[in-house]
Amino acid sequence: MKVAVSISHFVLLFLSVFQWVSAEVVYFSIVLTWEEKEVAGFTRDVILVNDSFPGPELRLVQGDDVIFDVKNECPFNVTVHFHGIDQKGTPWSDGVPGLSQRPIVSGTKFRYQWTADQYGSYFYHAHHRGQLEDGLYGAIYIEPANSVERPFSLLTTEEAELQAMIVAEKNTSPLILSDWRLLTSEQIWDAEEASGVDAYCANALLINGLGSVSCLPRAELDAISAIPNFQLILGNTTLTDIACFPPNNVPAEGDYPHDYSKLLPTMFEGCTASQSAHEVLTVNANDRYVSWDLISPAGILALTFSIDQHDMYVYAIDGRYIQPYLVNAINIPNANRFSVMVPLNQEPGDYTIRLITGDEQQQILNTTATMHYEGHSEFTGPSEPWIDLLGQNTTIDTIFYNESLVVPFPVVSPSATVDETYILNIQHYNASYLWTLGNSSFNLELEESQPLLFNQHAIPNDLIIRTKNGSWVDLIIQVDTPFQAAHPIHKHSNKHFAIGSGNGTFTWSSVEEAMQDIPESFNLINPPIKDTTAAPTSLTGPVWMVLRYQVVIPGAFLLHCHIQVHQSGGMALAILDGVDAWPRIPDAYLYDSGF
Ligand SMILES: *[C@@H]1O[C@H](CO)[C@@H](O)[C@H](O)[C@H]1NC(C)=O
Ligand SMILES: *[C@@H]1O[C@H](CO)[C@@H](O)[C@H](O)[C@H]1NC(C)=O
Ligand SMILES: *[C@@H]1O[C@H](CO)[C@@H](O)[C@H](O)[C@H]1NC(C)=O
Ligand SMILES: *[C@@H]1O[C@H](CO)[C@@H](O)[C@H](O)[C@H]1NC(C)=O
Ligand SMILES: *[C@@H]1O[C@H](CO)[C@@H](O)[C@H](O)[C@H]1NC(C)=O
Ligand SMILES: *[C@@H]1O[C@H](CO)[C@@H](O)[C@H](O)[C@H]1NC(C)=O
Ligand SMILES: *[C@@H]1O[C@H](CO)[C@@H](O)[C@H](O)[C@H]1NC(C)=O
Ligand SMILES: *[C@@H]1O[C@H](CO)[C@@H](O)[C@H](O)[C@H]1NC(C)=O
Ligand SMILES: *[C@@H]1O[C@H](CO)[C@@H](O)[C@H](O)[C@H]1NC(C)=O
Ligand SMILES: CC(=O)N[C@H]1CO[C@H](CO)[C@@H](O)[C@@H]1O
Ligand SMILES: [Cu+2]
Repeated sequence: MKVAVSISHFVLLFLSVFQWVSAEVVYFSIVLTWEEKEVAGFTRDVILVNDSFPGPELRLVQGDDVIFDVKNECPFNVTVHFHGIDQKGTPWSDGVPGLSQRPIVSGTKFRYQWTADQYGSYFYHAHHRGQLEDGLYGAIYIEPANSVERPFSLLTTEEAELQAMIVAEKNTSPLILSDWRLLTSEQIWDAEEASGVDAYCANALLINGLGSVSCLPRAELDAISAIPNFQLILGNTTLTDIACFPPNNVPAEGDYPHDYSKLLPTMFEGCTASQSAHEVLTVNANDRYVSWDLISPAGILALTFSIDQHDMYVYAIDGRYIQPYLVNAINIPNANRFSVMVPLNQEPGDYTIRLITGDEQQQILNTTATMHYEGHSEFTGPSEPWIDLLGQNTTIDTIFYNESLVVPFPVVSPSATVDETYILNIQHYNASYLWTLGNSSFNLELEESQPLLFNQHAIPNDLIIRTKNGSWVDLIIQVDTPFQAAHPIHKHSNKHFAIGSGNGTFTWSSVEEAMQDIPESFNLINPPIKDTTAAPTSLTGPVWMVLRYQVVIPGAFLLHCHIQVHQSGGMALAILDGVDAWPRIPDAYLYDSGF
């Protein structure tokens, strides 16, 4: 799907005494409206970006300066965050209410300005209350500068094939993979507050905004419920008709008061099948390769992506190259991006693209799209899947993506020692739907407070970490509550190294100490470099992971779980990076909306 985008390019030339510096300024302006729209076969209110869902793609070249104007015509406050964009020198454009700006009031405009100093696949999305789940998201692609070395020569030495990959990358397009609820984010939040329950079920999966609601027959739901992994959690209950764990009798909800009578239909049960439009992605075998940027703005579930009978070379993660890695199915945690190079080497025809949730999560959902070879079709299908509805391999040859095998390109090693270590515990906080990442819960109402960037003391101190510019920091994320889906932890601003993970409780006071006992649990040589890293799933007990980063960009940045209801429930912490070197806030942001 190609989205029509109107971007005006202006070349501004600045004359300096020594040289000409040219910087391209890209203007991108959007209008947000709150309108009824049919998604997955059901009509509900949706945040539309210039009348579309998902929003239009923002396409840039590395080095571009961006002016991103938002006009809020929704009847509520909003903000827009640029996921993975580091905001070097522009921390007031990060889009986080209570940290970097005041919310954009209904009927007003806000101007975000930042420089695309990195390359690759990113996305913009709502960052106010639960509005990510109301449809405000769109792709960002930043074409790498010519000076950035591409990793494709690791795949082939044949010049024509290499050229085909370079051209495919240049023409890369986003595939937005998401989950969808039939209720709005405020309906869900109100029902969570009234019932005390954490709302962890979706209603449909979408590919580029398209998909349908499907309802599995009761016999199949019961058969899945009887599988040992499911039994462990379900006990004497079974999956609901939306193929989700029921809210009662599930250990993940913890031992807190609940009023199930306050739940709304479709939150945990109430399945009505629909037949809605289905995404068709047309490819041309003469191109030899197609490149797609898989982007997950999903609010709830991790999503597994696979193309029948086709291989995929993952060549970048979160907008950073890796040594290309051949797989057939990728599990994508919320907010991660995987750029894949797909060889178009099968009989021309139609092949099914599958998006599923898999058996390591609380719900079984799927949707499909079609990869259609342009022109004469020899193959009439149906195509052979690599994976089934539960995410199990259907062939002996299926290769699943395994993050342990990722090698960044080029390799960059983190510092072997750190200056600061924080151990942050993930737990419920006095209710199933309220959470902590640290010592207390980031109350949703704090989004309306004065931004920390303008006043460091605007919110309680136990929700704040302060770091010194230039220092190396370890964030040790400890998940204490059992039976948790893998919490995808996102650090705003610059990327981190995912240096280690393990089962149990992190009983050491630092990584250095832990490495004396369990060196095999860490990688300080060539760890993955990302902006969002999922903790391991905690099926039977506690788990932990460590994110290491250097503070290089001063500003007030959020660390949070990218499962939207967890973030709304308080699983977030403000990191005041490089407080000793904060920039002066321009008056246009301190007192106004950036204009
Ligand atoms: C969005 O709509 C506005 C107003 O109609 C228009 O000026 C702008 O160029 C559009 N933006 C994009 C990205 O299409
Ligand atoms: C919307 O944001 C403004 C500040 O930008 C704030 O004063 C107001 O209370 C917010 N409205 C709501 C309903 O939270
Ligand atoms: C199901 O299991 C729960 C927890 O073990 C127990 O409290 C409940 O009585 C059981 N219900 C039935 C119908 O057996
Ligand atoms: C989900 O998978 C089933 C079984 O593979 C398939 O029949 C069905 O069409 C899929 N549902 C959607 C919405 O694609
Ligand atoms: C799935 O993979 C496992 C491990 O390679 C293999 O033993 C099994 O036979 C495969 N399943 C199918 C249906 O091919
Ligand atoms: C992933 O790769 C690592 C390193 O080779 C290996 O130890 C681990 O078993 C693999 N995990 C899975 C699920 O295959
Ligand atoms: C959490 O509490 C511990 C122990 O009192 C303290 O050392 C730590 O700094 C606190 N963390 C935050 C983020 O306030
Ligand atoms: C912050 O630290 C980084 C790394 O040492 C350095 O490159 C940068 O210039 C510093 N920023 C400021 C504003 O001092
Ligand atoms: C943790 O334990 C699970 C289940 O026993 C196992 O599959 C997984 O590989 C372990 N993970 C780590 C990081 O040791
Ligand atoms: C009001 C209340 O119950 N607060 C509790 C919330 O949970 C934290 C951590 O478990 C307790 O310390 C508070 O007392
Ligand atoms: Cu984010």
